Amino acid sequence: NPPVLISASPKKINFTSRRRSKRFLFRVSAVSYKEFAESALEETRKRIVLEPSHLQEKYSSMTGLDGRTELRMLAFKSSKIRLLRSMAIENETMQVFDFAGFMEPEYDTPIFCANFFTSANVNIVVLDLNPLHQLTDQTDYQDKYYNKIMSIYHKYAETFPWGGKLTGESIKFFSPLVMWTRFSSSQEKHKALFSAFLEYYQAWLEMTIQVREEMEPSQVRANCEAQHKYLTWRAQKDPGHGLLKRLVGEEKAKELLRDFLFNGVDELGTKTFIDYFPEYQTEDGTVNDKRSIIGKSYETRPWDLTGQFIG
Ligand code: BLA
Repeated sequence: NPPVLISASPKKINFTSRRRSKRFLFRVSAVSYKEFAESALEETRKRIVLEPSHLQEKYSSMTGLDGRTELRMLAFKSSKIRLLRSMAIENETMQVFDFAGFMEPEYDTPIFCANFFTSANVNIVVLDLNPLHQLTDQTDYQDKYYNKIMSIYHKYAETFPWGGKLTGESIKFFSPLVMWTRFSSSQEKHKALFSAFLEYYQAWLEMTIQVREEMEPSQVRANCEAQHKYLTWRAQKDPGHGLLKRLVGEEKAKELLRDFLFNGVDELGTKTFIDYFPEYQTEDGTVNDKRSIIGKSYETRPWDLTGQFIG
């Protein structure tokens, strides 16, 4: 099912509330990401057995401080997938979708990552199978997971061109498959985004089915630490933090980030953010508040057509 698009170019509608006799400005919502999650879960259930995650009891839905923003959470697991979770945020003016899949440490499969932010004027999109291990050009890991499926990226490259400069640190969490793009809403773009999302997801799901359990304890430890480093980065520096704090308040936002979105950050390892990213240490030993030390970089796509990193 394609996503429901109520209005491709959201219009301002003057709306007079009878109760408070005040004028409010409403926008017709542009796209609903709830179907994206439902479709991915439907595809998953065709292939594997999904069980509810223990997180689902604690997190299902929330209302923002403004009384008008709805947050919906879904969380599952399987025998190999440690956590498959989704958060969709909606109000009259914006929609956010954050869908991720993390494996058990016995598997080195990439991390599924879909992050879509939609407001009246702009869509900010990251869709990727984030590598668990560093991809220096043509390593075994790149060969194992990416080289065979680069056609998925090429299929959407024209519709969704490189989104321009981004936080320099983010690049090492991305793969040559990454779709990093910005666009203004249209029915065609949202349809294409829906197809791309499902296609990337299918590719990831297939990897999780094919992957063999790692028997080498040192490799399992390496997988575990790599996932922990990723979670530690995102729980601390993800670009959505500011908005999430405004929506639900600092305390709830922190809980959502550490316990739900990036669950595992407090369980999979004991290293701290500074242990992994010492360049963020300030003189008094605390973590620098800056989102980035490097600053904005990569005006153009830093991979060539074959997926080799060209910086
Ligand atoms: C912007 N989100 C961005 C940007 C990126 C990402 C690259 C552009 C700004 C930048 O260069 O940092 C996404 N960055 C990622 C992802 C990774 C990463 C997925 O490093 C993974 C490793 N986005 C969300 C959620 C919200 C959200 C849940 O995923 C809100 C609750 C909001 N993202 C959001 C907003 C912006 C943004 C508001 C624009 C504001 C800004 O640029 O700071």
